[in-house]
Formats: sequence, C-alpha cells, structure tokens
Amino acid sequence: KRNIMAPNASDVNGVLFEDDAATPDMALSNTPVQKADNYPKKLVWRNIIAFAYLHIAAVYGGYLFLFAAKWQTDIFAYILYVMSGLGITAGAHRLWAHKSYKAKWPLRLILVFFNTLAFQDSAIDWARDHRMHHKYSETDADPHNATRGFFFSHIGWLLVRKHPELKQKGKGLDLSDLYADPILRFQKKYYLILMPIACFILPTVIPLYYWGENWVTAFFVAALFRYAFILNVTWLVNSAAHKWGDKPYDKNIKPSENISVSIFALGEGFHNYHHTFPWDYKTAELGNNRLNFTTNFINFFAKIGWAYDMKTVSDEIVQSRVKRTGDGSHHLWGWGDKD
Ligand code: ST9
Ligand code: ZN
Ligand code: ZN
Repeated sequence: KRNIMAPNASDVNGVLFEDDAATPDMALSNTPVQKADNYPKKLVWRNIIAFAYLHIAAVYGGYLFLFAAKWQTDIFAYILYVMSGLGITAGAHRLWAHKSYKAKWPLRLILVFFNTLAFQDSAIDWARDHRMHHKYSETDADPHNATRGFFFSHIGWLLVRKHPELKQKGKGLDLSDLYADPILRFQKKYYLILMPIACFILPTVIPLYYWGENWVTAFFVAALFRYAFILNVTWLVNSAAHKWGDKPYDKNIKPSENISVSIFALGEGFHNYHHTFPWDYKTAELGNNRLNFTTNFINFFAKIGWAYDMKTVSDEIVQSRVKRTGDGSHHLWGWGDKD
C-alpha cells in the first residue's frame, strides 16, 4: 500500500525527514551551503594503499572480463553487480538509512546478504553516515561534503580521518531503529567474517567450482573488478550527481538529476528530487518507475507482501515545491503520469 505523506506528517526518525516539502507554507530552506574550513587532513595510509591496489587490480580484471573470462563468469559478475547494488539501493539506502518502506524479515535477510556482497561496511554504519549526509548536507558534518570538490566527495573522504564537526554532531543521531533489528546487529557483529566470504571468497569459488573458470580470472573479474565498479558507481552519486544536472525541485542545493549516474546506480541518480523529498521510496518522481530498477524490485516484493508501507509524495506537494524552488527544468523531468 502506498502511503502519501499527509501535509504535516512528522519525521519518523527524528533526524531525516525534515518536512520542508510536506509543509509548503512553512518551508524551511535547506541547510545553507557552508564552505569547508582548512582543517588539516589526516591521511589514512591503509586505505590509500588498499584503494590504489584495488583500482589497479580492477583494470586488470576489466581486461580479463573483456578478453579472457568464460561467458558464464561475465554473466555471473553482472548478476553480482545487480545483487550487491540492490543491497545498497533497496537495502542500506531506501530501507535502512531512510526507512522509506518496511520489509518483512525474509526480504531483510536477502537484502542484508546482498549488502554484504557489496562491502560498503555494515548497513548500520552506512546508514549512520548517510543520515549525516542528509541532515548536514554540504557542511563539514557531511561525510562526503561535495563543497570540498569532486575528488573528496568521490573517494577522498574514505582516505582521511573524518572531520571533528561530523564526530561531534554525529552524537545526536538516533540509530535505535537500526539497532532494534537483530538481522542488522548480526551483520555488524560478524562483519569481518561475513564480508570477506560474501565479497571475495564466494565470487571466486563459484566460477571455479561450477564452470571450471581459473581462480585468477574468477577473483579479478567477479570479485575485484565487480567490487571496484560498483564502488565507483555508488561514489558517482556523491560526486557527479552533486555537481552535474538539472535542479527541477530545488535550485539552492548541489544535488542534481543525473540520468547517466541513474542508469548505472539502479535508479539512484535523480538526486535533486531525492534530497528534496528524502522519504520517497522511489528516490525519484518519474511515473512508471522509468530507469529505476530498484523501485521495480521493491514493487515486486510489495506484490508478494514482503515490502509494505511505502512512503511517497503527492503530486500537489511536488508541484508546489517545483514552483517555489525549482530551476524551471521540471517539464523535462516530471515525465508525465505517476504509475
Ligand atoms: C564505501 C561507502 O565505499 C560508500 C558510501 C557511499 C554513500 C553513497 C550515498 C549516495 C546515495 C545512495 C546511492 C546508492 C547507489 C548505489 C548504486 C549501486 C549500483 N555519525 O569512521 P570512523 C564517530 S565503504 C556518528 O572510524 P575515522 C563514531 O564515534 C568502502 N558518529 O572515523 C565512530 O566510532 P564507532 C569500504 C560517527 O577514524 C568514530 O567517529 N570500506 C559517524 O575518522 C570513528 O569513526 C572502507 O574502505 C557518523 N556518521 O576514520 C572503510 N562517523 O564506529 C572506510 C564516525 O566505534 N572507512 N563517527 O562508533 C574508514 O576507513 C574510516 O571510516 C575513515 C575515517 C578512515 C574514512
Ligand atoms: Zn547526496
Ligand atoms: Zn539518501
């Protein structure tokens, strides 16, 4: 069942869903863009070396993907990309960080498995950073503050210690909903065992065992290349989609509608909409869920009753926000009827 937020519905979590859009008259504008200060960066060499190695290995993996791997291995790597992608988009992002819908335990179990394949740290830690990203968007308390440039918002933020402002303000987050879920607690507690099995060992062993791929190709294609690829796609939402694209819903923020990113990110590039209406489970306005594989995935599970209470935004609220703060490009983006 769809749940159109009532005009003064309040924030379910106490942190995320500041209802500026749901209450058009009392519209708070978004957090003002604040310039990063010159706080000295403390480099984390462990990460710099690991990511440098990963990216070099991924280039070799990409070469093997194109020219050497068995076709089964390539299809397998592609399927792993979609599965691990959904673990981020439908799981960590729309379900856990934003609570934009609810899921019964079998779906949560599938999503936590997909999420572990993606190795972007435990869903609890991912959601914690992401709630900071929305709550303190484009300030020093935003983990990948896009005002610090493309490189910082893409990968640089994972190569340095976090800004003290983030750690200070982060103490105010309420994560009790996440810690209340035993599936998420289990993933976090055993992360250092589960993650290597899911992200690296299974993707190597399955091609080896089932279709006789050699282990070097299996490891570089289905583990390293696939992992680096999906990391970069995810990071593009923070870098490219915070820099390039139209702003039909709010011209005062950096997040933008970016189709190229959306295609690879399974529907997560409509980022001006998402920052304006973060509780919408579609993370986009588009009718008929166009270019939004994740929305179709959630809708499928809604049909069998495993996903429910999906939150969305009414046309009237979207329209009034478009008129008030949009950049005039909405006719390119509303894309007609809602499904
Ligand atoms: C990765 C994540 O890549 C990528 C996330 C991208 C997000 C994208 C969002 C876009 C929208 C969705 C679109 C999805 C599209 C997907 C498409 C798929 C096809 N709040 O972190 P520590 C406090 S991961 C509150 O160690 P350091 C807290 O007390 C890649 N408090 O900070 C904490 O202690 P504890 C693999 C916070 O030491 C303490 O600070 N992973 C918060 O400065 C220390 O925290 C890696 O490479 C907060 N948010 O280190 C590991 N944060 O934890 C990367 C911190 O005990 N990370 N505190 O409670 C690290 O190595 C480190 O975090 C660090 C910072 C070096 C970056
Ligand atoms: Zn963002
Ligand atoms: Zn979000």
